Amino acid sequence: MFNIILFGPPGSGKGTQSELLINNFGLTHISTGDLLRSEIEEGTKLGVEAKKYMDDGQLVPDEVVIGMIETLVRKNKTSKGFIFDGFPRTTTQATALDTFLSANNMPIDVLVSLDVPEAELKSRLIERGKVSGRSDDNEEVILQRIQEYLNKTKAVEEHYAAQGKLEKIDGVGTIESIASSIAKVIERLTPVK
Ligand code: B4P
Repeated sequence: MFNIILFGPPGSGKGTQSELLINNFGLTHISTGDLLRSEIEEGTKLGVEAKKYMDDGQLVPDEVVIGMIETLVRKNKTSKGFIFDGFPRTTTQATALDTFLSANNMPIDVLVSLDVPEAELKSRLIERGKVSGRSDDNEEVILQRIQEYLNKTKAVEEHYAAQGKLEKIDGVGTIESIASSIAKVIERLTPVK
């Protein structure tokens, strides 16, 4: 089993790169952003609650996302491994994930951090906003999301650096070149093909 966290600020390409990794390595993709958006679409109680935070560019409360992740991992225990995309986003989520995975003897192998300058993040998300229909892809909310990342999420990188599991990747370049850098990290650590 191989477990990877794809990490980075909003718009750094976590979702984009996850799609490529699923195809190349046969890992199970878990995106908390996608999960929350499907809850919103289905109009569930959780979705209605989450939307209030997401539309303001804030993180959804830890207990909500931690519960969602644990349910999904349990359902896919026979998987070759997981790509955690957009999770953990706080050190509380990271500690909960570590505890849960260790109890199931399937620890995180690596956190791959996509490094992208703020100006590039803003322009990517503003561009996506023109076609995505996502209510959080507008300039004011994008700035709030980046601030929330700096205040609450960036520390997750340190959490895994302290465990010797941090790998930084330049997240600027073609989607293919970035995918190739991530693939090299995975192949170096363990051949999962
Ligand atoms: P997410 O859905 O995780 O979204 P994201 O941070 O916007 O995107 P990502 O980095 O995946 O960017 P993408 O590949 O799409 O989160 C949305 C919200 O959900 C959060 O703000 C929060 O409220 C909530 N949430 C989610 N998880 C949570 C958690 N664990 N705890 C609490 N709350 C949580 O790329 C963006 C754009 O860039 C795309 O248009 C793409 O085409 C483009 N792009 C990608 N790579 C590129 C490249 N190399 N060059 C040029 N453009 C590129």
